[in-house]
Amino acid sequence: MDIQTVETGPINGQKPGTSGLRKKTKVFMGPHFLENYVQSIFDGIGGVSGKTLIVGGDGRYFNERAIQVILRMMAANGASRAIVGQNGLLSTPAASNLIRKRGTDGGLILSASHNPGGPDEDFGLKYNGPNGGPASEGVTDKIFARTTDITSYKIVEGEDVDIASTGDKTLGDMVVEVIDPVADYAALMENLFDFDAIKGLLSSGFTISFDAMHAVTGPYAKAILEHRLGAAEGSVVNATPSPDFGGGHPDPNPIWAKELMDRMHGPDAPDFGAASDGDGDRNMIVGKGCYVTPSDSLAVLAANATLAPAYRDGLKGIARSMPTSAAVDRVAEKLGIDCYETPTGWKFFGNLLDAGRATICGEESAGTGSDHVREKDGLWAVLLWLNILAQKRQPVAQLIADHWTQFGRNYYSRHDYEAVESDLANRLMDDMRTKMSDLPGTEVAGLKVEAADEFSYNDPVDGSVSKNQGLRFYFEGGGRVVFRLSGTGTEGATIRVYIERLELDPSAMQQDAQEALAPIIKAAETLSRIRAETGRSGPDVVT
Ligand code: G16
Repeated sequence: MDIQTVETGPINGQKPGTSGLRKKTKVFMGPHFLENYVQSIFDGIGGVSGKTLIVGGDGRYFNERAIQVILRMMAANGASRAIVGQNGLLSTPAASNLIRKRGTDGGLILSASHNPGGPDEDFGLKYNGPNGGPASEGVTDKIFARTTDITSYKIVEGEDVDIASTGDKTLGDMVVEVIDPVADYAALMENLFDFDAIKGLLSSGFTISFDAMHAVTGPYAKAILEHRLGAAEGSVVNATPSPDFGGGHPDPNPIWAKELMDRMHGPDAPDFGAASDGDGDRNMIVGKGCYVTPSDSLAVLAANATLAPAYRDGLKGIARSMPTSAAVDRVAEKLGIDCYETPTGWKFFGNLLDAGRATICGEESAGTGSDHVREKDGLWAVLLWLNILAQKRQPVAQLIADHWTQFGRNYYSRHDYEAVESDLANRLMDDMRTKMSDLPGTEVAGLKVEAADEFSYNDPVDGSVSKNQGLRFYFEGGGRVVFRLSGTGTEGATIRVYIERLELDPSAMQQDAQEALAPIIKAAETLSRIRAETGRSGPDVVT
């Protein structure tokens, strides 16, 4: 085996964000960029000598080339085995499952999630640890530290490994085991849910439409929904993963999954619609004429989870990211279980799940999951919904209306201002930070401020503290607005504004969310001056 030690030097901009390192594909393809980062991961986790790692990605442009580089670097660094999805494909939850099931030392997942793919779009890479979850902040800090003082990386020269066919291959002294990316994951889902009940629902005339958005979930959804559960052929659309996701954004929200939204609001709408993102960890749920917000979906799933076999004995606790609506908090209260509020980023749920303190977790950014893996899981959410509907035999809209009547409705919306110049975005956040302590007791655009703070998280399991996790303003009457900068963008800064208000009057629960939130939206602009300072008339994306 011809191991080469290639001299290199630190490259700026290799600090991982909310979920690994995401950059323009061309940046990742630049000289030494990928190699530096991969070597930094290996060094940051204490080397990979004798270790086994799962390797796979969402199939976006550069996926297979990057995997060949990673395999050669693993071999050069002494890894004993790489377990790779056929054709380089593995959804993020499937990779998390394999790490756990095979007891590996972790895995490398190649994805920029819901960001578009292609030579001029985005690419990403993250390391997940032996528990199957995204690396903790402590580990990512070590990886980043290495990127700043790296001097060389190791790689073997040689032919590409054939990852198009399953089976064991060798690369130097390392075994490359190429596996079917779907089989283990499908078996896990069958264990968690009542497949017979869902089959019964689907054979009773209940119709579904699942939009895989030309991304990695296509083969998983086809195998599970159509082949195992008997949904009609064609229920899964855009099912073939493509390197540029058919030219679209594989982001399951009403804007980017408009095709599905139109179908679900059309005259022949199926009973249930869903979509997933680039790497299969996000989900969107839509009923006939009824979009379900991620925060409401989390609350409904938590309230009804015991209808699925895996959760029959009840939930140990629930966790949500801080900007996610408090809808699920009242479910936890009713169930008499703890509800944890964590910073944005699935990695923060890991300790709670590992410690058995939470069973179900969720985020406003279209992510829900449970302790079955250590990632959010798009198809899992879809199957839990179907399992619940199979028992309840109610239209989605009715289920949601009943839920609101029982628990109240949290009107909720997120406004994103994308590609804002970074210095300006930081200044706007600093301005709010400076004035926030004087605000309680005063009025902003006619709303009385009750409290204002910057969210800081004390992990109850390992005691670590994560500061600067979002600016929060609470108004009299149950309203809240949160501001934070996204950690997943690749261009300038994205300012996220999360707006929420609790409504307990059943006769006022059917308003349009933007109208119901209008006074808080106005107060948010008065507080932040985003529109005034950026010269924009409104957000780029409203979810
Ligand atoms: C990632 C993280 C999520 C987070 C989301 C948005 O999701 O795993 O925990 O909520 O990014 O983060 P931000 O607001 O910082 O952009 P994904 O699906 O992109 O991996």
